Amino acid sequence: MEKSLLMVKPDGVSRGLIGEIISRVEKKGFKIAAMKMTRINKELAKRHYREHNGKPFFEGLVEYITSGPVVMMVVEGRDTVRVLRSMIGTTDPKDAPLGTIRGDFGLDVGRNIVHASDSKDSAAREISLFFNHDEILDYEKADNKWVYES
Ligand code: D4T
Repeated sequence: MEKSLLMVKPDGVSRGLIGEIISRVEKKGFKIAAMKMTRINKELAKRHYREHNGKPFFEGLVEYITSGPVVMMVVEGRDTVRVLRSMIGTTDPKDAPLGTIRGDFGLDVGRNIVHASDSKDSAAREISLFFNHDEILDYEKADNKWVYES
């Protein structure tokens, strides 16, 4: 099964959306293999968003993501990277379709509530950035036989 990193950003935490977001992930059928609330420091934020270093929004992005606690999850299931990206919606919540997390709850690209890894390579990199190996739990979900045909 494929793993991806999902983060409820500081605005999502402050707006009381943690439960809503976890609930959507669970109802979809995914397994949560790891979860923690933490506050990202500047150095880690810069490593996480290294591809945007030098862009005009970079400093604001680092300020925002380090401004309060976040909830990090390792989510596991079939095609997890692709499906989670479609569940969160496009980067700018104004353009994200209704029914997606960003489309339902956001209005500003600088306050877009959640992050999900955008490729399998990013997922592996981001998971190892935020989780130790022993924090990722291996267990069987009871509903797997009803979520997957085979
Ligand atoms: P993240 O990485 O936060 O899940 O967002 P996306 O994967 O959907 O989008 P991204 O990497 O292109 O952007 C990272 C982050 O930067 C913010 N941002 C982006 C911003 O504040 N202004 C901008 O013009 C852009 C393009 C929002 C998400």
